Amino acid sequence: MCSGPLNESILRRAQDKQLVEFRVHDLRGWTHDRHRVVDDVPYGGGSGMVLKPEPFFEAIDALRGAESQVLLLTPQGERFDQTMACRLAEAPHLILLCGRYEGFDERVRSLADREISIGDYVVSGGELPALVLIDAVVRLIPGALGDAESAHQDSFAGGLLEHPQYTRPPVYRGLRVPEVLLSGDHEQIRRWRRKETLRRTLQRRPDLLERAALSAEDHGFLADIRGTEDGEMTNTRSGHEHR
Ligand code: 4FV
Repeated sequence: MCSGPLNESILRRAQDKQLVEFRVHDLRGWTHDRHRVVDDVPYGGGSGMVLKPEPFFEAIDALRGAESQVLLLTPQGERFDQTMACRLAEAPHLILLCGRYEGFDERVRSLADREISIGDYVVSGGELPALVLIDAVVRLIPGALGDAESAHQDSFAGGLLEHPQYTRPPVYRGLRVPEVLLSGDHEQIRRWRRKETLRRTLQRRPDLLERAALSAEDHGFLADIRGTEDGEMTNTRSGHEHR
């Protein structure tokens, strides 16, 4: 389940460039019984199975080094985001504990330096959350992305949503690329992109705007946007658009 994503595209190239090394361990490797059991029924009854503590403790005994950070993937953890990804991209060694079934024996949590959630929903195992984290972190390692890719333009790179992107053809099924992007006027293009970043963030994630460091120019753009939006708002209430 893990080898696929770890050996494709950016993660593959990052390994080839010796920027990162991945090791995936089978928890059963730290069991000692004939059936290599890693789970058991929950104390106090109830449905489902719980992952036993022993294999995790023995795994961490074997894998943890002086610089290791143990991250436990769980819906009960801190919410993973771009800021956390940037910080983890500087960590020399991460050990990611992935759950299955109903989750971990509670004592496993004592092994973790941080508990991390990728979002308020439940998936069937911690592997996909771990792979999401790995992908978001590795692409931030200097040199991991080629020229064609760039992390600094990503959504959330500046804590705001990314501006609209366009490529050829200039018109498709009547849908036209904004003139300014065809103008070659890089200052106007920069301004248009910043304004669209602010517009999209205002419309879709106003919470991000509150936390963002905005320039005087940004506030100017926002006043424009709010002005026109309010203008449009007035019109839409009466049901038809005035462009
Ligand atoms: C999850 C999340 C997540 C819970 C039970 C695996 C599952 C099962 N992990 N962010 N959301 N984990 O749903 O990190 O063991």
